[in-house]
Amino acid sequence: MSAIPPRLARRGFLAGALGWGGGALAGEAPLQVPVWTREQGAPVATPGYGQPSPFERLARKPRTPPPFPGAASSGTPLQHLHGIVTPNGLHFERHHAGVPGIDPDQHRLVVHGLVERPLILTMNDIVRLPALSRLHFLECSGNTPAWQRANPNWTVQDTHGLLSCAEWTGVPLATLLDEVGLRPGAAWILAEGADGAAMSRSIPLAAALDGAILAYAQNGERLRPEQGYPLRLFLPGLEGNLSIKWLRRLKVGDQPFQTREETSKYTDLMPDGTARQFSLVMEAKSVITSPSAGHHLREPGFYEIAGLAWSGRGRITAVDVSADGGATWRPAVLQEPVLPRCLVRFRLPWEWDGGPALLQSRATDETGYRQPPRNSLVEARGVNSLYHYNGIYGWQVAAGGSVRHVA
Ligand SMILES: Nc1nc2c(c(=O)[nH]1)N[C@H]1C(S)=C(S)[C@@H](COP(=O)(O)O)O[C@H]1N2
Ligand SMILES: [Mo]
Repeated sequence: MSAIPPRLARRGFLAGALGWGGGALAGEAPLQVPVWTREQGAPVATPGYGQPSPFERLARKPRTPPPFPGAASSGTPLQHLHGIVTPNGLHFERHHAGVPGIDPDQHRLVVHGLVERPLILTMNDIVRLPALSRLHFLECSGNTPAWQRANPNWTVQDTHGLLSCAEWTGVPLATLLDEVGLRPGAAWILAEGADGAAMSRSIPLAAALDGAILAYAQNGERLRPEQGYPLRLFLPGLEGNLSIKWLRRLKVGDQPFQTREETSKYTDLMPDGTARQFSLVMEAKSVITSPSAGHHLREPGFYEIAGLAWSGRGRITAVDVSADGGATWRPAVLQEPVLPRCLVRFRLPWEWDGGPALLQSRATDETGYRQPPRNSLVEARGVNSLYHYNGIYGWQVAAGGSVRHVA
């Protein structure tokens, strides 16, 4: 007797659904299943910090071989995740000089410059201040390296994995600035990290007052070391580089500080040879996470197309999905909650007829801005920009059901 409810079986939902998604991605090493020793049904509570089932093997993936020790990044496995929240152990990482091991009792945050009352704060001081929690995405502006090079073996982890989403808890930066008192002329804030790179960026005052958080917790627990333990700056909607980890210093000034990361790096070279500086907002973007490269559709029938959309300017208002390379588009369902400057999960039922299909998504945000096709991005910005690629992206489904990256 079939366990599949007749209505779903008739429509072929489950027949199709059984054929993909859970399987191993092509090219990945076979799963080493550790011996599962816990006695079935034994009345024993899990000791210590719980771990995923040994049958799951989610992992971050290093991006490119690091150019020198400590400088590295690793991507979130978006093709295997559900909903909008990134588990803390899978939050993407970008380090310019490794992960410092900081004792929170020794850590200090210095606030000085154009302020009435300069301060040195301990973590205890910071945690005592009124706090808030917000769900926001974090995206490296170097995510999606699609300006010039494309590798046919890329998965969404390679193309969009420098993107994660968490509930960040901490003190509004506005509260701290109110506490120290801004002096006349205050317009920019230098944020500096305590890592080997002493990563430093200038934050416009308006951005510092627009939801910025001195974050000490992530998805309910203290920050992970690789996310900036014990304290990071979190700037909703802006390029990840501004969210300085291991934050040790804030200096208020009347103009940008012109640090290395906002002059020789994190500027966008335009076709006319000039460079765009302080392009801080992450514009609306979306990507289909399933089916996506590496998945395999085993038989024609029902599939749910699902993906993520986000905008640094506010809420996502629509995501359209095409299965024919952009000839026709259908509106996807946006799953609640649809929060500003946060990942949104979109879904659309799809009947695969077994033939070739090019799956694409395009997001629109509340400003009316719509994610552009690659050619209009390239027309406006040339191909020498390294950062801020937010073009429409596609996955090619072949007649046999394999799904690949398309350049
Ligand atoms: N101190 C410090 N802060 C940093 C960095 C760093 O290397 N050092 N990397 C930046 C970059 S480029 C990005 S994209 C984000 C990445 O944050 P995550 O590693 O928590 O994902 O942190 C930013 N803050
Ligand atoms: Mo970044």
